Amino acid sequence: MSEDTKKLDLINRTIDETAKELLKVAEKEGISTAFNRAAEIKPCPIGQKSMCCKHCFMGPCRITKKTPVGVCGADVDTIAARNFGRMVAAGTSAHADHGRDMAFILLAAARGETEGIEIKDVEKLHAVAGHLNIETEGKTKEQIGEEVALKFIEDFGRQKGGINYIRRAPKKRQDLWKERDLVPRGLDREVVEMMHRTHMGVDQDPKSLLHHALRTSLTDGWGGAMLATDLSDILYGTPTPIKAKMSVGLLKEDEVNLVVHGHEPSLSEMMVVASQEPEMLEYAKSKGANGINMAGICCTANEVLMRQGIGSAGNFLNQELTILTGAVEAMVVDVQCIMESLADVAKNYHTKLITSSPKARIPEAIHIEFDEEHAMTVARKVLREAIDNFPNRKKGAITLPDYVSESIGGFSHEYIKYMQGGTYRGSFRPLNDAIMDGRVQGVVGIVGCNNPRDVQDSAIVQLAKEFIRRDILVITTGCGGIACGKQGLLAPETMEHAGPGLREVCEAVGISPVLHVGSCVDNTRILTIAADMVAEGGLGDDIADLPAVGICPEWMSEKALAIGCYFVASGVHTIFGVGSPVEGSEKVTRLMREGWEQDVGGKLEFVPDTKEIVQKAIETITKGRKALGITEYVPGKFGAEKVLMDMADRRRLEDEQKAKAAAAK
Ligand code: SF4
Ligand code: MSK
Repeated sequence: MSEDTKKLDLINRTIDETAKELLKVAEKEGISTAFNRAAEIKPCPIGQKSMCCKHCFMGPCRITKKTPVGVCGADVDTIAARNFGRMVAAGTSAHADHGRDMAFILLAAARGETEGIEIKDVEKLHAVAGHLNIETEGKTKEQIGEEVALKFIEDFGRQKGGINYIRRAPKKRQDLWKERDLVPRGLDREVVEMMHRTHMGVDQDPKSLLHHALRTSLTDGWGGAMLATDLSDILYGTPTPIKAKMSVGLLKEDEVNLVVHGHEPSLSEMMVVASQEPEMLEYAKSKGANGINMAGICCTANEVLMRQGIGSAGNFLNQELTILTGAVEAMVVDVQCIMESLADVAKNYHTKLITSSPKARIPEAIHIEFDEEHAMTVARKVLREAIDNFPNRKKGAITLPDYVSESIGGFSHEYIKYMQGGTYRGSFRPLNDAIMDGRVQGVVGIVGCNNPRDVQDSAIVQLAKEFIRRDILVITTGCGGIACGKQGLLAPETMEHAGPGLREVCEAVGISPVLHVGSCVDNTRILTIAADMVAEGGLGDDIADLPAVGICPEWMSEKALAIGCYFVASGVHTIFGVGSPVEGSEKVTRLMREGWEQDVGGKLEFVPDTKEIVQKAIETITKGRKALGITEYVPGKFGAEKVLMDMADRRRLEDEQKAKAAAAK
């Protein structure tokens, strides 16, 4: 870390108190993290705005006033649209490849070729088979599982027609996709076509390029990511509410700390089982540890949190800092969002960095490859590596922040339906009714990453608090979910901060007004919730009719852009914070806003200012409510103009609500 950086006020680049404490350790030890590197590396002003192309070796071409087109004549609009298209293709590929792996694991499990992995959730298997029109009568779960896996695998190489899950969208949306030629063919085909279109000298029309970005992203939302979620539920169980601790303070001084990081659930699920085996616990004891403590980072954390209640040590920007505690015996990483710097940070401590995916290696890490045929054997091997490392902890080099928050995760789409009526009468009627009578004004999804160019967790948490105060239900995923959890927003006590209408609904159902529905791929749970709300009736006949907004306040990854695009293509107004990756092209910016709104009813905007995000989201929700002819959003009615309500306000509003309820009887 340079002397200049040491002078920077890095601790103000996060609102996470544990991160502040560990950043001080980094400074003291001279260890570089993403926080100081972001301060040291100024983004290239041309590249940042997408005014640079390196798609062939006549370039790279930088677009300036003096040189308004590249060597081939491409202008900034084509260049920005091409760059954006490639980002969406990369993000889509990440989720598609994750989904493909899950499909092959299901196939292997159904054929009895896995070790320790079997079909766990038969009810979900039957539901998925139903979506795929697979007959289940008289078949074993293995037979159905095999057919489901094979049908999904077909979707990757499908050359014509549409992918299977498109039919899960509301009818009106499916018709619109057909009319606009947006129905995605195979998952691989759309990504390959995007790479082809963006090669030098192919598609030179920004509108056409952006259209294909939408179609590509639909293979993510209603394809790769949606099937990844469903297949994980079939294999490891559909989540139900579960308590979990959050923040790096959950690491234990006297136990073996094993941190899983990345996105895939399979190895981490096996490690949860292995870590509870008596022989493993005995082995840990033999090395002087009082137990084995598993924790997660990023979305592997979300996977094991949702299903097993394993706590999360933090989100994207906590990954290096977690090693800085000096208390991590092993960090096991799979794919996506893993910083290359982990190897360097780990060198300063005893921590072993273990890569587990055949697709993702880090030169200085130990590689123990996961494969489903030997899943438990691999999990035990990894665990032993961690246990063996316990005696190597550096005495006096441990910093464990004394803060842990209690959270509740595990809100699958199925559980949200169940909690509104039970096993036989589960539906979205109560939520739809609450939206129609104005107790709940709308729904906002707050999803996505951290970005060190912004203050960690700040925008996510501010927005979540602001929306629930205005009686807007918040659904969260990914690192956004972990940010909310670290700040205590995933506990039922959060309803104290909710507006009175939302609070009444949350009290009746016993939930927090901020619902954590899972990892990045689980953003598709938001799509299925939206589709079910439409099917329930009363809120229009398309996702675009719902008073709902999608927000990605601290985005950084290409996956986030793919997610944003499939929300837009599904009809949702989607707002990204931080800044725009297409700022250099007014035309592309306008096409994503006005053009897409006209075409598909959803639009994509990049709005760095958090207050402006709130304002835009409220405008959309108000407009949506008005179009549906339901109660208009009245500022102040549900606390919109007040920052805090005193007890008298609360009592008055509660009395009003009670009187209203009594009158309704
Ligand atoms: Fe330059 Fe055109 Fe080549 Fe891009 S494709 S690097 S704009 S010559
Ligand atoms: S991990 S994509 S930083 S949400 Fe899913 Fe977090 Fe964003 Fe990665």
